[in-house]
Amino acid sequence: MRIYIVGAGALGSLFGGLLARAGAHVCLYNPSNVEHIRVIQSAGLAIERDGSSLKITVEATTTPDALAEADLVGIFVKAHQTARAMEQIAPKLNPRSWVLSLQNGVGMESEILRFVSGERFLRGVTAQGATLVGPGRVRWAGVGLTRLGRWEGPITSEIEAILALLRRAEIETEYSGEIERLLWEKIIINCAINPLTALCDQPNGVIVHDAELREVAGAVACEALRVARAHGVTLTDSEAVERVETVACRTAQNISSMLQDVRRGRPTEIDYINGAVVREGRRLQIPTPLNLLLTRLIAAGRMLEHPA
Ligand code: KPL
Repeated sequence: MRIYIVGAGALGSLFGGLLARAGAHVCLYNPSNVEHIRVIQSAGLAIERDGSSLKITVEATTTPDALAEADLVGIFVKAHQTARAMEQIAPKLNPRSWVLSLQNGVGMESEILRFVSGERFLRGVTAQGATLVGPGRVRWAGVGLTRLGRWEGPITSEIEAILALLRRAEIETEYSGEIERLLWEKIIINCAINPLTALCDQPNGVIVHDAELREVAGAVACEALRVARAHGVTLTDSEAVERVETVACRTAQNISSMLQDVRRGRPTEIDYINGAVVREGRRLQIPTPLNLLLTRLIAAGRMLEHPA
């Protein structure tokens, strides 16, 4: 299977690298992190886990030349970069390719669906934790379940083959017919972990190891759950809190994607995560003051000073 990863940052490189190791023909595309791509081209991709490093030979590029040959295109850019990335790749996109987004948050799907039919679109979530530690180097800092579904239509044998490949690549994956529920279950986790780790400049484990933050994270998750229930989520408060804590434990050493963005001085996905909860809460007349506060603090850059 030919796979094209659009936005080969931490998670995109991890998925692409693992799929290449499992035998797929993978190309990692990233037009903005040229150094990362150059190192992969010359020395391969290093996936570091528990003190050991796995070297993977995988194709990498800064131009989307071979995109049309892809059976599967993985969209791994940040939520707010989706529109621009889709415009860049659209002229080369093959209508027969499957397009998979495992991006955080909700709301960027419409940007993908401007160029991709709902029948070829796979949307999902992942609890895998990955940190880009240097050019060509990704730390696999937490293992978690990946779930995905087809935007329109039933599961097909081609989708079964994609699922089988992901599983062969050591990426535990489940199929689900309820994408909206998946997305909102994941939003609850990201709402609690991402802004708090970003504000406190700490890896994910702080959410469970610091008793006060644990309490705040629980309250943020329960608030988001009120909104998520309107999108098919049926968890109880304690189940939602437990999910947040389980992901924080399993990815304890990981630097959340939001903290990675903050440390690099880049825009965050806050508007697609806590901001989405606030917007939906307003529409549904459900108060979301904690999520609003976190959205405002992150948007205003009210975190500790970080070296550039
Ligand atoms: O999705 C993540 C992220 O960092 O964005 C988790 C699963 C919380 C891993 O860090």
